[in-house]
Amino acid sequence: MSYLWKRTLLLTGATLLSTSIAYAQTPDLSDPPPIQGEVITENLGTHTIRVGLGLAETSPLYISTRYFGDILAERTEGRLTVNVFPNSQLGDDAQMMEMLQTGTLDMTIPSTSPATSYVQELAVFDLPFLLPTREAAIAVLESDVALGLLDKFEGTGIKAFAYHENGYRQLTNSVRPVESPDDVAGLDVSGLTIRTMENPVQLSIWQALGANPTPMAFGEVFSAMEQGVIDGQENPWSTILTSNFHEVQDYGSETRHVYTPFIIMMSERTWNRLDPAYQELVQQAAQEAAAYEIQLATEYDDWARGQLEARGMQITRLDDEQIAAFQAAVQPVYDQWAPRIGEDLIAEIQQIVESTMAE
Ligand code: TK8
Repeated sequence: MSYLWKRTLLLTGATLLSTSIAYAQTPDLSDPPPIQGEVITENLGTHTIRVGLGLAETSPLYISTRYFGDILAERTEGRLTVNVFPNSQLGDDAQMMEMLQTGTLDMTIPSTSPATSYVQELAVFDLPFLLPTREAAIAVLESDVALGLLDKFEGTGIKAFAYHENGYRQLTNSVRPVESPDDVAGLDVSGLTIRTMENPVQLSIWQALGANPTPMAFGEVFSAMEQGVIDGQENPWSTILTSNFHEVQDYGSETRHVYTPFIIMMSERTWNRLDPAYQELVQQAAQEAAAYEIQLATEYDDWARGQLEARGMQITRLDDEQIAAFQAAVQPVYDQWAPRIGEDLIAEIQQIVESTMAE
């Protein structure tokens, strides 16, 4: 299999970014698993599936979505094709979910945080320091508890298939190095103005840390930082790199404060137009793309941190004691939100986490 698109991706990346800095394209990522399974040779209709993404063409999310398209095309002799629209060009996460409801977009892969307006329990992922290791996080994503939350989209006009990894979120800003909550709050100087995802738990986290939190759609973050409307934001290293945030952010801190995943989802109207055999295939391909994306995201993240440093971002690593200070500062978030998210749900997730730690 030649994966021509991987080369196309590098070329597109180079062209798009030639106006900023010479870009080292992508890390040496694993090839996608070979496409297996029966090919549907019967003509069950022809469909073009439009997928909108918030992230750039260089992101693991984009690469895995292209793989999703390859699976569908190859297993339907080209009758199902996927067009991917990156860079929030069709809208932000919240807008694209509305477009799924009205049927003006077929698929999107938003963060869980804005999706809590459909399924409130997804806010469990917004709780800070809930998933301490990647191993625990992935065990949670694959658990019946987490998959059960996807069933709760029933009745919203959206069909949710699987989780993808976004990764551990890290703080960046353009003002000062941050080693402690006091550095966020500023004490003698003003607190950092930090963009948060559009979600009340995220807002609480940054309030608890003494920042001035400003909820904002992801697509507006770069220019808000460029114009100095906000001092900083928080996202995984891979997103910080593929969104060129290092061009406007001098400081990064490895806070790993939240692990919010993505959800791959489809408009129910599109779903209902598909033959049951195609429906089954879409569901399968979504899971295969999710597994590949999780692998890519893991490979990408460490590499991205090194790339950011090479491009001049000063990144502060935090030791366990420093992390504990952040954890203590956000305790009020649990007190405020745990009852509303569901104590039982949180306990179930914590149990999965502990089972991975005990191994
Ligand atoms: C992309 C967003 C983004 C998320 C955010 O559509 O908003 O900061 O991390 O990746 O979902």
